[in-house]
Amino acid sequence: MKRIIALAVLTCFLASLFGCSSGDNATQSAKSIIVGFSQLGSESGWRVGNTNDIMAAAQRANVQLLFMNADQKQENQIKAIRSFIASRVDVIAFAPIVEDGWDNVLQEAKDAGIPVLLTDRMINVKDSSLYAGFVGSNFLREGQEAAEFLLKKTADMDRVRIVEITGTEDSTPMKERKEGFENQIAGNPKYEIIDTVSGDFLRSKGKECMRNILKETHDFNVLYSHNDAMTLGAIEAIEEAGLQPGKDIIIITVDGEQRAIDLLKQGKINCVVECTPLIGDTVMALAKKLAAGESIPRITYSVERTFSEYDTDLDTLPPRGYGDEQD
Ligand code: GYE
Repeated sequence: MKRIIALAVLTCFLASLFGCSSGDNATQSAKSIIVGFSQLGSESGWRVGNTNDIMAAAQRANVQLLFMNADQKQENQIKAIRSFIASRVDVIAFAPIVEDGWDNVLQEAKDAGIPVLLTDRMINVKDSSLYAGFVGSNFLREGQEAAEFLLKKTADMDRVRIVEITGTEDSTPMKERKEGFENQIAGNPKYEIIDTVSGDFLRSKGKECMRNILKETHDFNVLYSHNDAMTLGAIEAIEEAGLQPGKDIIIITVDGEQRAIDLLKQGKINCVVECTPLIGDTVMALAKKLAAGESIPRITYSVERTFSEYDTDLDTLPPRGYGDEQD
């Protein structure tokens, strides 16, 4: 099913005419820029939250946004980037589904003189000048945080058997969440990852993976899942098998969707490593700098924390703003 949504958000023109905010509106309006944004898909509550935040931030920043959703296909992202080049946007921003395969299209953007900002995930290109910078999370740190919780939680156990459900193959969060986690438990013989399967960051696949594993064995005590969507699916399969998530199986997940925090409070998840999709304001601020010909930092990481059953502030956490029942 081909579903590419093209949306142009034009804002604040009237507001600037009528001077409804700060005194510099006329100057701000004159500086309104066009950003082409290629989103990779809608695979999770995280992703939906990211899309909503990018759109809202563009409005707040008086940026005209050309938005395209690639429905999980790299070829659609490449087409979107080519259409942004043809439209001569000021800046191209995109969340790359995988790391490889971007050299040609980004060379075309460079030849057209359009700066490129990576959001959320990284890429592998031969010429690093093909993109100006990256804004998003430090996935290696997320993997380490997940393992650090596990080390604490299992300090008194002598045999820890882990099932890992990973995200999309060749995507940065998949590679680095795995690497960061493995680095922390490496060399400690009581920890064993007994199975690693890809759930493609999808709830349905997370459930399917866990069902298949539970048909083979119940001899494991930890699930490390690379995102909340897959975790939610896996929890359904665990409960169907008559096991108690959070008790019979220690559950560690990444993202911090509202639904995952709710399950953490109920004791069905033990640890949620935060990965915020709310990067829209930073994306717009960096895009404006690029459009003005200014340089930007090569990497801008989000500030994040880890939530776990050891925390005492879970009941007073503000709403997460993504991954609630509406998504
Ligand atoms: O963890 C997952 C989404 O790239 C960080 O993609 C993002 C990941 C996020 O599908 O839920």
